[in-house]
Amino acid sequence: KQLTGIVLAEPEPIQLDWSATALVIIDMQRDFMEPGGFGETLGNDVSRLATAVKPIASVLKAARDTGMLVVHTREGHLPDLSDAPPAKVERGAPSLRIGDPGPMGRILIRGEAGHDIIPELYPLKDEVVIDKPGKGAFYATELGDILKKYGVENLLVCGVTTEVCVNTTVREANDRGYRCVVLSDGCASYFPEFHEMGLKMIKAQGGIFGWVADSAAVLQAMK
Ligand code: TIU
Repeated sequence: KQLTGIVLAEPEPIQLDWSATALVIIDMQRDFMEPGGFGETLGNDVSRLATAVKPIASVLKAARDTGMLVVHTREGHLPDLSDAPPAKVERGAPSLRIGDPGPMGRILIRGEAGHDIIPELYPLKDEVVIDKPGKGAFYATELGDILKKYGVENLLVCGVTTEVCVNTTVREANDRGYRCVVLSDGCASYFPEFHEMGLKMIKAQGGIFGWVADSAAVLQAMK
């Protein structure tokens, strides 16, 4: 295995030192991916997110083989909702609100079946799992401290949804000095046009928030 690799990304190729790179998989939870969860209660067609699973699984396998730090995130709240702002809970007209009982347990609540990560991408025991109350993975979490502890400078970011939790996390990470390479086929949105524009917003203006590459390009660089 190479210690570094050049990812043929947009807007330009980027060389990554794998020992200073983490794979960050955003919110691949049943609540967003499966019928009956938070995503569907908001009125979305959750089947649109399925395309991200295989590309993420292939990069996850390569990251595990390389010994790269792997971080999984989960959006959700404490059972007493003490970390859920009323402004978030009261938002919109969902069929079920955060904390309401659904077919996979209480919607978006830690410890419930719907809050957990889908079986195909389930974390190994030694991988980092970050529980976050917001859309960004840095807000009110230990993620920044963990990345610092492991000497991480670069993030390979994937997960759902492209324009919500992936974009928010990339923007938080960019301001904190991380180089973010977003996996184009390892992200997905309930809105195809938001997926496309969400990726364009990252790589435009010389890579204003980061880089974008598909899983094949990342796998090639990790060989
Ligand atoms: N609704 C939507 O597109 N996304 C979220 O609420 N959370 C995440 O993106 N994980």
